[in-house]
Amino acid sequence: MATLSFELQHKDQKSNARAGVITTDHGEIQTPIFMPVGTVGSVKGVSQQLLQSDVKAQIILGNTYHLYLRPGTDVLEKAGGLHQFNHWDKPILTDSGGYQVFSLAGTRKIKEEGVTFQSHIDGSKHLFTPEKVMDIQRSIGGDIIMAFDECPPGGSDYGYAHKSMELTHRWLDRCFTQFNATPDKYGYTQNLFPIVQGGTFKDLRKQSCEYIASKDAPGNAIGGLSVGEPEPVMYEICDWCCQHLPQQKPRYLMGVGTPWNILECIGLGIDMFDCVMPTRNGRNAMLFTTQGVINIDNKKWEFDFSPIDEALPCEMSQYYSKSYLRHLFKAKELLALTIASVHNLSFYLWLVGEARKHIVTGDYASWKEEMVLKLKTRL
Ligand code: PRF
Repeated sequence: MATLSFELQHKDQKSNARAGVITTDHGEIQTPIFMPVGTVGSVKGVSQQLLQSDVKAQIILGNTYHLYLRPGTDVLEKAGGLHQFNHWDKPILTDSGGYQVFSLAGTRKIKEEGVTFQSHIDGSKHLFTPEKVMDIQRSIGGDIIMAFDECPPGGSDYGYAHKSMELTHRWLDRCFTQFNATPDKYGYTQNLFPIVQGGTFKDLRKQSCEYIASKDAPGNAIGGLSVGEPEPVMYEICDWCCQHLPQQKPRYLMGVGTPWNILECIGLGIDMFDCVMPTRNGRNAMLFTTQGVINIDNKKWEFDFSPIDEALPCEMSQYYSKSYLRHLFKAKELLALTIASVHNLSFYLWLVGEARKHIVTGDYASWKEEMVLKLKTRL
Protein backbone atom coordinates (compact mmCIF):
# COMPACT_ATOMS: atom_id res chain seq x y z
CA MET A 1 0.00 0.00 0.00
CA ALA A 2 1.42 3.32 -1.10
CA THR A 3 1.28 7.07 -0.76
CA LEU A 4 -0.89 8.76 -3.36
CA SER A 5 0.92 9.57 -6.59
CA PHE A 6 0.16 12.04 -9.36
CA GLU A 7 1.21 11.62 -12.96
CA LEU A 8 0.93 14.75 -15.10
CA GLN A 9 0.10 13.54 -18.62
CA HIS A 10 -0.72 16.65 -20.64
CA LYS A 11 -0.36 20.39 -20.26
CA ASP A 12 -2.36 22.80 -22.40
CA GLN A 13 -0.23 25.22 -24.44
CA LYS A 14 -2.62 28.18 -24.30
CA SER A 15 -3.76 27.91 -20.67
CA ASN A 16 -2.53 26.30 -17.48
CA ALA A 17 -4.93 23.36 -17.75
CA ARG A 18 -3.49 19.93 -17.00
CA ALA A 19 -4.62 16.33 -17.44
CA GLY A 20 -3.28 13.74 -15.04
CA VAL A 21 -3.91 10.59 -13.05
CA ILE A 22 -3.99 10.31 -9.27
CA THR A 23 -3.35 6.81 -7.95
CA THR A 24 -4.65 5.83 -4.52
CA ASP A 25 -4.94 2.46 -2.77
CA HIS A 26 -8.63 2.49 -3.82
CA GLY A 27 -7.84 3.07 -7.48
CA GLU A 28 -7.15 5.77 -10.03
CA ILE A 29 -8.70 9.20 -10.52
CA GLN A 30 -8.48 10.88 -13.93
CA THR A 31 -7.94 14.62 -13.51
CA PRO A 32 -9.37 17.20 -13.77
CA ILE A 33 -12.07 15.65 -11.61
CA PHE A 34 -15.27 16.64 -9.83
CA MET A 35 -16.00 14.92 -6.50
CA PRO A 36 -19.68 14.52 -5.49
CA VAL A 37 -20.32 15.56 -1.90
CA GLY A 38 -21.52 12.76 0.39
CA THR A 39 -21.71 14.76 3.60
CA VAL A 40 -22.94 12.06 5.99
CA GLY A 41 -21.46 9.18 3.99
CA SER A 42 -24.19 9.33 1.36
CA VAL A 43 -24.52 11.56 -1.69
CA LYS A 44 -28.00 12.94 -0.95
CA GLY A 45 -30.66 10.98 -2.81
CA VAL A 46 -28.19 8.99 -4.92
CA SER A 47 -27.33 5.33 -4.31
CA GLN A 48 -23.79 4.02 -4.64
CA GLN A 49 -25.02 1.94 -7.60
CA LEU A 50 -26.21 5.08 -9.43
CA LEU A 51 -22.98 6.88 -8.56
CA GLN A 52 -21.14 4.14 -10.40
CA SER A 53 -23.48 3.39 -13.31
CA ASP A 54 -24.94 6.80 -14.21
CA VAL A 55 -22.84 9.49 -12.55
CA LYS A 56 -19.54 7.65 -13.13
CA ALA A 57 -18.04 9.17 -9.99
CA GLN A 58 -14.40 8.32 -9.40
CA ILE A 59 -14.11 9.68 -5.85
CA ILE A 60 -16.64 11.01 -3.32
CA LEU A 61 -16.40 13.33 -0.33
CA GLY A 62 -17.36 12.85 3.29
CA ASN A 63 -17.42 15.41 6.11
CA THR A 64 -15.59 14.97 9.39
CA TYR A 65 -17.98 17.31 11.20
CA HIS A 66 -21.11 15.36 10.25
CA LEU A 67 -19.67 11.85 10.55
CA TYR A 68 -18.17 12.60 13.96
CA LEU A 69 -21.54 13.84 15.28
CA ARG A 70 -23.44 11.01 13.60
CA PRO A 71 -22.97 8.01 13.46
CA GLY A 72 -19.75 8.69 15.45
CA THR A 73 -16.27 7.21 15.20
CA ASP A 74 -17.17 4.14 17.30
CA VAL A 75 -19.64 2.95 14.65
CA LEU A 76 -17.29 3.82 11.79
CA GLU A 77 -14.39 1.97 13.41
CA LYS A 78 -16.49 -1.11 14.14
CA ALA A 79 -17.68 -1.09 10.52
CA GLY A 80 -14.03 -1.08 9.40
CA GLY A 81 -14.05 2.52 8.11
CA LEU A 82 -16.34 4.50 5.82
CA HIS A 83 -15.57 2.45 2.68
CA GLN A 84 -16.92 -0.67 4.39
CA PHE A 85 -19.76 1.19 6.12
CA ASN A 86 -21.25 2.81 3.00
CA HIS A 87 -19.93 0.17 0.61
CA TRP A 88 -17.99 2.52 -1.65
CA ASP A 89 -14.76 0.87 -2.76
CA LYS A 90 -13.37 3.76 -4.82
CA PRO A 91 -11.43 6.66 -3.27
CA ILE A 92 -12.95 8.85 -0.55
CA LEU A 93 -11.82 12.31 0.56
CA THR A 94 -12.91 13.78 3.88
CA ASP A 95 -13.02 17.49 4.64
CA SER A 96 -11.69 18.38 8.06
CA GLY A 97 -14.67 20.18 9.54
CA GLY A 98 -12.67 23.41 9.44
CA TYR A 99 -15.31 24.85 7.16
CA GLN A 100 -18.48 23.08 8.35
CA VAL A 101 -17.92 24.16 11.97
CA PHE A 102 -17.97 27.75 10.74
CA SER A 103 -20.90 27.42 8.37
CA LEU A 104 -23.19 25.02 10.28
CA ALA A 105 -22.53 24.82 14.00
CA GLY A 106 -24.24 27.01 16.57
CA THR A 107 -22.17 29.25 18.85
CA ARG A 108 -18.50 28.60 18.23
CA LYS A 109 -15.30 29.98 19.67
CA ILE A 110 -11.89 29.94 18.01
CA LYS A 111 -8.88 29.62 20.29
CA GLU A 112 -5.26 28.63 19.77
CA GLU A 113 -6.10 25.15 21.03
CA GLY A 114 -8.94 24.63 18.53
CA VAL A 115 -12.62 25.44 18.05
CA THR A 116 -15.44 24.83 20.52
CA PHE A 117 -18.84 24.52 18.91
CA GLN A 118 -22.38 23.34 19.45
CA SER A 119 -23.79 20.52 17.38
CA HIS A 120 -26.45 21.58 14.86
CA ILE A 121 -28.23 18.31 15.69
CA ASP A 122 -28.72 18.42 19.47
CA GLY A 123 -26.87 21.51 20.69
CA SER A 124 -24.23 19.42 22.52
CA LYS A 125 -20.83 21.08 23.05
CA HIS A 126 -17.65 19.81 21.36
CA LEU A 127 -14.01 20.79 20.87
CA PHE A 128 -12.19 20.24 17.57
CA THR A 129 -8.42 20.49 17.75
CA PRO A 130 -6.02 19.69 14.90
CA GLU A 131 -5.06 16.48 16.76
CA LYS A 132 -8.65 15.41 17.29
CA VAL A 133 -9.59 16.11 13.69
CA MET A 134 -6.66 13.95 12.51
CA ASP A 135 -7.79 11.14 14.83
CA ILE A 136 -11.39 11.36 13.58
CA GLN A 137 -10.26 11.29 9.95
CA ARG A 138 -8.07 8.28 10.75
CA SER A 139 -11.20 6.54 12.07
CA ILE A 140 -13.31 7.51 9.06
CA GLY A 141 -10.54 6.20 6.80
CA GLY A 142 -10.63 8.52 3.77
CA ASP A 143 -7.88 8.06 1.20
CA ILE A 144 -7.34 11.81 1.26
CA ILE A 145 -7.86 13.72 4.49
CA MET A 146 -7.75 17.48 4.94
CA ALA A 147 -5.86 19.68 7.39
CA PHE A 148 -7.85 21.55 10.05
CA ASP A 149 -8.02 25.16 8.87
CA GLU A 150 -9.88 28.35 9.57
CA CYS A 151 -11.75 29.73 6.57
CA PRO A 152 -12.20 33.46 7.23
CA PRO A 153 -15.60 34.85 6.21
CA GLY A 154 -15.81 36.52 2.78
CA GLY A 155 -14.90 40.21 2.98
CA SER A 156 -12.54 39.74 5.97
CA ASP A 157 -10.04 42.59 6.34
CA TYR A 158 -6.28 42.19 6.06
CA GLY A 159 -5.70 41.99 9.79
CA TYR A 160 -8.19 39.17 10.27
CA ALA A 161 -7.05 37.23 7.17
CA HIS A 162 -3.43 37.51 8.35
CA LYS A 163 -4.11 36.30 11.90
CA SER A 164 -6.33 33.51 10.61
CA MET A 165 -3.73 32.35 8.07
CA GLU A 166 -1.04 32.19 10.76
CA LEU A 167 -3.34 30.18 13.02
CA THR A 168 -4.09 27.82 10.10
CA HIS A 169 -0.32 27.36 9.61
CA ARG A 170 0.26 26.56 13.30
CA TRP A 171 -2.66 24.13 13.18
CA LEU A 172 -1.12 22.58 10.07
CA ASP A 173 2.11 21.79 11.94
CA ARG A 174 0.06 20.10 14.66
CA CYS A 175 -1.95 18.18 12.02
CA PHE A 176 1.22 16.77 10.47
CA THR A 177 2.73 15.89 13.85
CA GLN A 178 -0.40 13.98 14.83
CA PHE A 179 -0.88 12.42 11.39
CA ASN A 180 2.72 11.17 11.31
CA ALA A 181 2.46 9.82 14.86
CA THR A 182 -0.61 7.69 14.09
CA PRO A 183 -0.69 4.64 11.81
CA ASP A 184 -3.16 3.88 9.01
CA LYS A 185 -6.03 1.97 10.60
CA TYR A 186 -7.38 -0.12 7.77
CA GLY A 187 -4.39 -1.43 5.80
CA TYR A 188 -4.30 1.23 3.08
CA THR A 189 -2.48 4.56 3.01
CA GLN A 190 -4.19 7.81 3.98
CA ASN A 191 -2.84 11.09 2.58
CA LEU A 192 -2.98 14.48 4.30
CA PHE A 193 -3.53 17.57 2.11
CA PRO A 194 -2.75 21.02 3.58
CA ILE A 195 -4.96 24.02 2.75
CA VAL A 196 -3.89 27.49 1.56
CA GLN A 197 -5.74 30.40 3.19
CA GLY A 198 -5.08 34.15 3.22
CA GLY A 199 -8.36 35.72 2.09
CA THR A 200 -8.21 37.95 -0.97
CA PHE A 201 -4.70 39.27 -0.25
CA LYS A 202 -1.98 38.25 -2.68
CA ASP A 203 0.97 38.65 -0.30
CA LEU A 204 -0.77 36.46 2.29
CA ARG A 205 -1.75 33.89 -0.33
CA LYS A 206 1.86 33.73 -1.59
CA GLN A 207 3.13 33.27 1.95
CA SER A 208 0.53 30.58 2.59
CA CYS A 209 1.31 28.74 -0.67
CA GLU A 210 5.00 28.69 0.19
CA TYR A 211 4.32 27.43 3.70
CA ILE A 212 1.93 24.75 2.46
CA ALA A 213 4.35 23.69 -0.31
CA SER A 214 7.19 23.31 2.23
CA LYS A 215 5.27 20.40 3.77
CA ASP A 216 5.86 18.41 0.56
CA ALA A 217 2.46 16.75 0.91
CA PRO A 218 1.14 14.47 -1.88
CA GLY A 219 -1.40 17.16 -2.83
CA ASN A 220 -2.40 20.71 -1.93
CA ALA A 221 -5.72 22.48 -1.50
CA ILE A 222 -6.90 26.06 -1.86
CA GLY A 223 -9.51 27.12 0.71
CA GLY A 224 -11.22 30.39 1.51
CA LEU A 225 -12.50 31.08 -2.00
CA SER A 226 -16.08 31.22 -3.27
CA VAL A 227 -17.10 32.64 0.10
CA GLY A 228 -18.82 35.75 -1.29
CA GLU A 229 -16.00 37.55 -3.14
CA PRO A 230 -16.70 38.67 -6.74
CA GLU A 231 -15.97 36.02 -9.40
CA PRO A 232 -13.05 37.95 -10.99
CA VAL A 233 -11.39 38.12 -7.54
CA MET A 234 -11.83 34.39 -7.05
CA TYR A 235 -10.19 33.71 -10.44
CA GLU A 236 -7.35 36.14 -9.74
CA ILE A 237 -6.52 34.57 -6.36
CA CYS A 238 -6.92 31.04 -7.73
CA ASP A 239 -4.54 31.86 -10.61
CA TRP A 240 -2.05 33.41 -8.17
CA CYS A 241 -2.16 30.37 -5.88
CA CYS A 242 -1.66 27.97 -8.81
CA GLN A 243 1.45 29.97 -9.74
CA HIS A 244 2.83 29.50 -6.23
CA LEU A 245 1.94 25.85 -5.62
CA PRO A 246 4.05 22.94 -6.90
CA GLN A 247 3.40 21.82 -10.49
CA GLN A 248 3.93 18.14 -9.77
CA LYS A 249 1.23 17.83 -7.10
CA PRO A 250 -2.55 17.80 -7.58
CA ARG A 251 -4.28 21.08 -6.71
CA TYR A 252 -7.72 20.96 -5.12
CA LEU A 253 -10.00 24.03 -5.10
CA MET A 254 -12.40 23.50 -2.21
CA GLY A 255 -16.15 24.07 -2.57
CA VAL A 256 -16.18 25.44 -6.15
CA GLY A 257 -18.51 25.88 -7.98
CA THR A 258 -20.72 26.49 -11.02
CA PRO A 259 -19.92 24.64 -14.26
CA TRP A 260 -18.28 27.78 -15.69
CA ASN A 261 -16.27 28.34 -12.47
CA ILE A 262 -14.93 24.83 -12.90
CA LEU A 263 -13.95 25.35 -16.55
CA GLU A 264 -12.24 28.67 -15.77
CA CYS A 265 -10.34 27.21 -12.81
CA ILE A 266 -9.26 24.12 -14.79
CA GLY A 267 -7.73 26.67 -17.17
CA LEU A 268 -5.82 28.17 -14.23
CA GLY A 269 -4.34 24.81 -13.19
CA ILE A 270 -6.83 23.23 -10.76
CA ASP A 271 -7.14 19.43 -10.83
CA MET A 272 -9.83 18.64 -8.23
CA PHE A 273 -13.19 20.19 -7.32
CA ASP A 274 -16.11 19.51 -5.00
CA CYS A 275 -19.34 21.39 -4.50
CA VAL A 276 -22.86 20.80 -3.19
CA MET A 277 -24.27 22.78 -6.11
CA PRO A 278 -25.24 19.90 -8.44
CA THR A 279 -27.12 18.07 -5.68
CA ARG A 280 -28.45 21.06 -3.70
CA ASN A 281 -29.55 23.04 -6.77
CA GLY A 282 -30.90 19.83 -8.30
CA ARG A 283 -33.14 19.33 -5.26
CA ASN A 284 -34.37 22.87 -5.91
CA ALA A 285 -35.34 22.02 -9.53
CA MET A 286 -32.32 23.70 -11.13
CA LEU A 287 -30.74 21.56 -13.83
CA PHE A 288 -27.38 22.06 -15.52
CA THR A 289 -27.47 20.67 -19.04
CA THR A 290 -25.23 20.54 -22.10
CA GLN A 291 -27.43 23.31 -23.60
CA GLY A 292 -27.65 25.60 -20.56
CA VAL A 293 -29.48 26.04 -17.26
CA ILE A 294 -33.08 24.86 -16.81
CA ASN A 295 -35.55 25.59 -14.04
CA ILE A 296 -37.61 22.44 -14.42
CA ASP A 297 -40.41 23.93 -12.25
CA ASN A 298 -41.11 26.38 -15.05
CA LYS A 299 -44.43 26.05 -16.94
CA LYS A 300 -42.39 26.15 -20.14
CA TRP A 301 -41.56 22.43 -19.69
CA GLU A 302 -45.12 21.22 -19.04
CA PHE A 303 -45.54 19.65 -22.49
CA ASP A 304 -41.87 19.04 -23.31
CA PHE A 305 -41.59 15.29 -23.63
CA SER A 306 -37.98 15.35 -24.82
CA PRO A 307 -35.32 13.72 -22.62
CA ILE A 308 -33.81 15.83 -19.82
CA ASP A 309 -30.52 15.84 -21.71
CA GLU A 310 -30.00 13.59 -24.73
CA ALA A 311 -26.35 14.52 -25.11
CA LEU A 312 -25.37 13.18 -21.69
CA PRO A 313 -24.11 9.60 -21.28
CA CYS A 314 -26.42 9.09 -18.30
CA GLU A 315 -29.32 6.69 -18.38
CA MET A 316 -31.60 8.82 -16.19
CA SER A 317 -31.00 11.98 -18.25
CA GLN A 318 -31.99 10.11 -21.42
CA TYR A 319 -34.77 7.96 -19.97
CA TYR A 320 -36.99 10.57 -18.29
CA SER A 321 -38.59 13.56 -20.00
CA LYS A 322 -38.56 17.17 -18.85
CA SER A 323 -42.34 17.11 -18.58
CA TYR A 324 -42.29 14.03 -16.32
CA LEU A 325 -39.55 15.41 -14.08
CA ARG A 326 -41.45 18.70 -13.77
CA HIS A 327 -44.55 16.74 -12.78
CA LEU A 328 -42.58 14.83 -10.11
CA PHE A 329 -41.33 18.12 -8.64
CA LYS A 330 -44.87 19.57 -8.62
CA ALA A 331 -46.16 16.41 -6.92
CA LYS A 332 -43.29 16.53 -4.41
CA GLU A 333 -42.26 13.00 -5.33
CA LEU A 334 -38.96 11.82 -3.84
CA LEU A 335 -37.94 10.41 -7.21
CA ALA A 336 -37.69 13.99 -8.54
CA LEU A 337 -34.81 14.67 -6.14
CA THR A 338 -32.97 11.54 -7.22
CA ILE A 339 -33.39 12.15 -10.95
CA ALA A 340 -32.34 15.81 -10.68
CA SER A 341 -29.31 14.96 -8.50
CA VAL A 342 -28.17 12.08 -10.70
CA HIS A 343 -28.61 14.21 -13.80
CA ASN A 344 -26.68 17.21 -12.42
CA LEU A 345 -23.86 15.06 -11.07
CA SER A 346 -23.62 13.20 -14.37
CA PHE A 347 -23.41 16.55 -16.10
CA TYR A 348 -20.55 17.70 -13.83
CA LEU A 349 -18.64 14.43 -14.37
CA TRP A 350 -19.26 14.64 -18.11
CA LEU A 351 -18.01 18.24 -18.13
CA VAL A 352 -14.67 17.49 -16.44
CA GLY A 353 -14.29 14.42 -18.70
CA GLU A 354 -14.80 16.60 -21.79
CA ALA A 355 -12.37 19.17 -20.39
CA ARG A 356 -9.81 16.38 -20.00
CA LYS A 357 -10.31 15.27 -23.62
CA HIS A 358 -9.76 18.81 -24.88
CA ILE A 359 -6.64 19.25 -22.76
CA VAL A 360 -5.30 16.05 -24.29
CA THR A 361 -6.17 17.05 -27.87
CA GLY A 362 -4.73 20.53 -27.26
CA ASP A 363 -7.71 22.86 -27.86
CA TYR A 364 -8.84 23.41 -24.26
CA ALA A 365 -8.67 27.22 -24.26
CA SER A 366 -10.89 27.75 -27.32
CA TRP A 367 -13.31 24.95 -26.35
CA LYS A 368 -13.67 26.45 -22.87
CA GLU A 369 -14.59 29.92 -24.18
CA GLU A 370 -17.39 28.48 -26.31
CA MET A 371 -18.59 26.11 -23.60
CA VAL A 372 -18.76 28.74 -20.86
CA LEU A 373 -21.11 30.87 -22.99
CA LYS A 374 -23.30 27.87 -23.80
CA LEU A 375 -23.52 26.58 -20.22
CA LYS A 376 -24.52 29.98 -18.83
CA THR A 377 -27.52 30.21 -21.17
CA ARG A 378 -30.87 30.24 -19.33
CA LEU A 379 -33.21 27.98 -21.25
N1 PRF B 1 -11.70 24.96 4.09
C1 PRF B 1 -12.16 23.68 4.24
N2 PRF B 1 -13.19 23.21 3.51
C2 PRF B 1 -13.78 24.04 2.61
C3 PRF B 1 -13.36 25.36 2.42
C4 PRF B 1 -12.25 25.87 3.19
O1 PRF B 1 -11.80 27.01 3.08
C5 PRF B 1 -14.21 25.90 1.45
C6 PRF B 1 -14.19 27.29 0.92
N3 PRF B 1 -14.65 27.41 -0.38
C7 PRF B 1 -15.11 24.90 1.09
N4 PRF B 1 -14.84 23.79 1.80
N5 PRF B 1 -11.58 22.88 5.13
